[in-house]
Amino acid sequence: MKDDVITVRAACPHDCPDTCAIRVTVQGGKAIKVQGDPEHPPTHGALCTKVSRYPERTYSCDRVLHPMRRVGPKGSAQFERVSWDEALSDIVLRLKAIAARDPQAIVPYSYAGTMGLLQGESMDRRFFHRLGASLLDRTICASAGGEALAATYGGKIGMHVEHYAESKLIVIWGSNSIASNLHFWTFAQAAKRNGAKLICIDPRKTETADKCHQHIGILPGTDGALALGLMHELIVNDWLDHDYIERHTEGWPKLRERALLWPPERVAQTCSITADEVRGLARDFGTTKPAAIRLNYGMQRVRGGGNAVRLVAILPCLTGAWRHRAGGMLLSASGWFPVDRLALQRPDLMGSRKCRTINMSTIGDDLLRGPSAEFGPKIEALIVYNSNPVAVAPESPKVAKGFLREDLFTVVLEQFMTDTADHADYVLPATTQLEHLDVHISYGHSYAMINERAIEPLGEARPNTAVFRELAQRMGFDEPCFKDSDEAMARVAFNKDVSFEALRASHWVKLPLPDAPLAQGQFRTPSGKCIIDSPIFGVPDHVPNYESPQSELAKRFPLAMISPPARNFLNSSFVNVKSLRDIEGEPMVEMNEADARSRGVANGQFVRVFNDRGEYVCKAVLSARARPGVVNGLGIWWRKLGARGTNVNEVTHQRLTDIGRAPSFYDCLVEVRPVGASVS
Ligand SMILES: Nc1nc2c(c(=O)[nH]1)N[C@H]1C(S)=C(S)[C@@H](COP(=O)(O)OP(=O)(O)OC[C@H]3O[C@@H](n4cnc5c(=O)[nH]c(N)nc54)[C@H](O)[C@@H]3O)O[C@H]1N2
Ligand SMILES: Nc1nc2c(c(=O)[nH]1)N[C@H]1C(S)=C(S)[C@@H](COP(=O)(O)OP(=O)(O)OC[C@H]3O[C@@H](n4cnc5c(=O)[nH]c(N)nc54)[C@H](O)[C@@H]3O)O[C@H]1N2
Ligand SMILES: [Mo]
Repeated sequence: MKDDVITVRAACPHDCPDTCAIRVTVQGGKAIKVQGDPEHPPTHGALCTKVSRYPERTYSCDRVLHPMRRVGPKGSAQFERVSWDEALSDIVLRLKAIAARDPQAIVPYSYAGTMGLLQGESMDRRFFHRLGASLLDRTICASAGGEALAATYGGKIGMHVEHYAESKLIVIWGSNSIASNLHFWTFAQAAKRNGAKLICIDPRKTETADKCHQHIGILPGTDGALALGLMHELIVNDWLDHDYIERHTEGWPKLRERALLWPPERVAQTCSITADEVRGLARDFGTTKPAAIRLNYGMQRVRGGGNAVRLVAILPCLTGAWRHRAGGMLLSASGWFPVDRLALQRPDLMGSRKCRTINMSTIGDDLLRGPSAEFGPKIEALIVYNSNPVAVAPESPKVAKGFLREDLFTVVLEQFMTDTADHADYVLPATTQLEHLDVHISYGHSYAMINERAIEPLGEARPNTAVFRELAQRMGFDEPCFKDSDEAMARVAFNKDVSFEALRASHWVKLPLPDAPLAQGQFRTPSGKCIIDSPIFGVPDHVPNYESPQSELAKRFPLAMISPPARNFLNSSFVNVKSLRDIEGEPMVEMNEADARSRGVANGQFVRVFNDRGEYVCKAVLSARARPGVVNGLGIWWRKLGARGTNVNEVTHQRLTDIGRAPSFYDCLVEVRPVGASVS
């Protein structure tokens, strides 16, 4: 019946630790409501403000609904409508010509616009592997912390999020949980009601810090020093669990020596806090049981991000916090999931070819490079999906310049006309999560999920899988795997413990893990122990920022800038949803009153935020959320919606972290000055 109302079980696809279970109400083929699933323990019936607007985003009149070909100059956003057949035939001609010279001149560019295993890392990867295209090192978000965790614990493993409700101390470290990890916050609040103490470590006084008992406002990039200072206090006060250290860690004596060089006074100076704050935090962490840390990726977007994550990850091993299910740490839990990436992505299709790797975080430099023995061929074609690099990649003046190259062939699979889509030769309309099948893991809970298709694709939109399946066929790739349906791929996505039938029947499957998974050690390392002295990285240390307030550069650019997420956007997604943009207001930078006054900046005034790389024009908001010496440029606006077509990445740089080859977005010195009245 046309007006039948049905409920379809979906999963939120966005790049967020929460991966919520969603119930979609569909009436007469149209999605009319999305709701958090009350039965899914982490979701608890609640969605964030952004995703509760998912139907508004899906049915937005700005959706890209048919293929388009560029007609104006590069970057001018002038397109004409073409058929799928015209678009795909031309794309295949262009790719074949480039591949005949060297397929590595073709580069895929994708990240986590959807975290789905099918729409994010299946048929697309098969296609590029078979083609022999460049590989992409997907470093833009989490690889410093992820590889640091792997070096320490042997994988991205951690606590079950639900058990934070029973903790007596929660240290929220480099995370604005209310904004970006809301469903963890529900458990932290339950703990608070049961008498737990909550401490937030963040240069910005966030809305999460407001709700904690204590806020420790360190300088960006000094977390490693703080962790060493905590170890110092754990040692001198003997708050160590010697038995856990002995049985389940390797290399402590060397780190112990190093930590003894970091008394609270030294730490206080490096972090720009008081020695009593260091001592108090150490006492709380050393003497409260169970004590848990919620670390998030915010603190690893600096030069020493990898070392800092290793140091923080070692802390709960020193106190034996892991013995209790409500103790330990969570950065990411995605390593618990038994995903069969070989089956999904088929790297064997590369055969004996050694394809070069492009780091997505240096795409600005790499697009501007000529051919060389070291680099390989010049990049001639980019195929972008699930990402908006012109807005989100560091040092965007260079990224935009690269995308403007007339000799670059760019295809963008998108739902909306983003800054990146504006620079395409072809834009191909992509389905949203309501319009395709997918299966999901999470990096913040331990449930595998399914996303059933709720509605027919709008307009001529197609899932990423369908586009790459057809491209493969038109390129003449005749391996049977290019005929696999989405359901066939979903069936091989997990290799044990999670069956497709179970997902389909019950919507999610909880991973069969012990409650306190590291209580008896059992780290995922070869020895089963927590590795403190790593054969690759040695003993972790505090690594100062590239652009630290103590450096020479600070004489010209004395303010440290961080650019954490705005609450109502998800990276650059949702910036185009008007009701959410209205809540966020305008692109802005938060400044401490003293820093503003000494520069003659008034509240609400337009300012230039600049350094040698570029200049970002936005409004100044005078706020106690910014500590002295640090400004907060909340992200990530679309460039075309900002004053003078800029966003915060105008001033960030492309230098990489100590571990994991990731960008150091929050390791960035700037100066701020008022601009005259007229800004356009
Ligand atoms: N609403 C919303 N939710 C999101 C996102 C979003 O854009 N919007 N992004 C999603 C993505 S992609 C990710 S990766 C995750 C996690 O994304 P993260 O980038 O970890 O974001 P937050 O959890 O908000 O944590 C960032 C916090 O770290 C702080 N910070 C910055 N520099 C430092 C530092 O040097 N040390 C310390 N201790 N803190 C620092 C910032 O001020 C901020 O409050 O969140 C996801 N969830
Ligand atoms: N200055 C600064 N820069 C940052 C950060 C920061 O904190 N500060 N954060 C960094 C982090 S943590 C991350 S993760 C990156 C995020 O960078 P990206 O992964 O590029 O994330 P988004 O900006 O959300 O862009 C995702 C795009 O994918 C599209 N999309 C969604 N679903 C689909 C689909 O099914 N098919 C197709 N074809 N497209 C789809 C959306 O419409 C959206 O335009 O940004 C990084 N950049
Ligand atoms: Mo991210």
